[in-house]
Amino acid sequence: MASTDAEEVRATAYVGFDTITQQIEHKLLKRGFQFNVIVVGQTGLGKSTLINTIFASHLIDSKGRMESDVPVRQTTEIQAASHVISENGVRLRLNIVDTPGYGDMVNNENCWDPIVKYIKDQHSAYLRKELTAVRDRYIQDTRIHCCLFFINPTGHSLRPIDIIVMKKLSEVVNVVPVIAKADSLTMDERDAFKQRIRAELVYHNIVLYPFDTDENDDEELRLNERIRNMIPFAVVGSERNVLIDGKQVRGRKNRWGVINIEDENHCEFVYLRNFLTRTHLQDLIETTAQIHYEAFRSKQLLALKENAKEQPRPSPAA
Ligand SMILES: Nc1nc2c(ncn2[C@@H]2O[C@H](COP(=O)(O)OP(=O)(O)OP(=O)(O)O)[C@@H](O)[C@H]2O)c(=O)[nH]1
Ligand SMILES: [Mg+2]
Repeated sequence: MASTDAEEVRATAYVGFDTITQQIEHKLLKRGFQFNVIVVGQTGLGKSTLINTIFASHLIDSKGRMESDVPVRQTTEIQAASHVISENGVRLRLNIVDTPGYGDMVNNENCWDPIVKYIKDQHSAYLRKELTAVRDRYIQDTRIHCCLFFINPTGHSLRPIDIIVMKKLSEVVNVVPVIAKADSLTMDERDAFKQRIRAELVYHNIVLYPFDTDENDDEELRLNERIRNMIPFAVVGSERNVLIDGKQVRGRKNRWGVINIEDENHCEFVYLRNFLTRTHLQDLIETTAQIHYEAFRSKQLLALKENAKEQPRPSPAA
């Protein structure tokens, strides 16, 4: 009988397909991973600084100056910086796209257009490469996996322009909001501000990452819920070290004292970093491909089909 035969095989011969996980791991390690992040928000909120803080090396020019005679640098155009970082044999190619602050003009109409266009352009480039007859073995992936959206730490409410931009962005990319320069708010102010922002997002019907899917197990669902209750992360960035209890730590000095940005009691920088690198890196990549890119792809292909239908067919004689 078939079932007995199957048991026999299991009992006597080790086939070895359980090594498939190691085989996959080997291939993946050889290829490395690609993670693309974009930072968006009003000018001077510390976008360039935070990126440098998260990935611990000087990746992007920020206004933070090491010496007083170094000129202040403002981000003036959308610029991508690529870096390869390595940890225990795992190579991560990191693409960071810094954007100039927006929303400072008298007329802010459509100020989000260049950013949304940039994100869509990456989808479009990927689709073009996918559709060519001879495809590259690995398509260079520049699709944006995560958009860190910087919120001004006013302690009041979101600016109308931020609501519009977050809504536009959330339609094309995984948006992760952060309260910038959280050191300018007290802990109570931060908590109240966070709750206020979450309520505003619900009110304006802005659904942000992480999204629950049928594939999520209980643990993943719990983790997503925890993240949703923490968002927006109240963060502080710094490119300098300060001395705390005789130890050099990444931090900032302000009127109230010294902030150790790695200390969870001071700010949520560590939670954001864990979320980006330890718990949701793979899911951000997957969600980009399965939800955002997929939506773009099907819309483009449907439009192509419609266009083809409308084109007059060439006559047989032509
Ligand atoms: N208090 C405080 N200051 C910060 C923080 N992060 C950055 N800064 C300072 O804010 C200034 C602007 O920082 P950047 O990182 O250049 O800001 P940006 O958002 O990239 O600015 P644009 O490129 O003009 O859009 C610098 O002087 C930083 O040192 C923070 O968390 N707290
Ligand atoms: Mg900048």
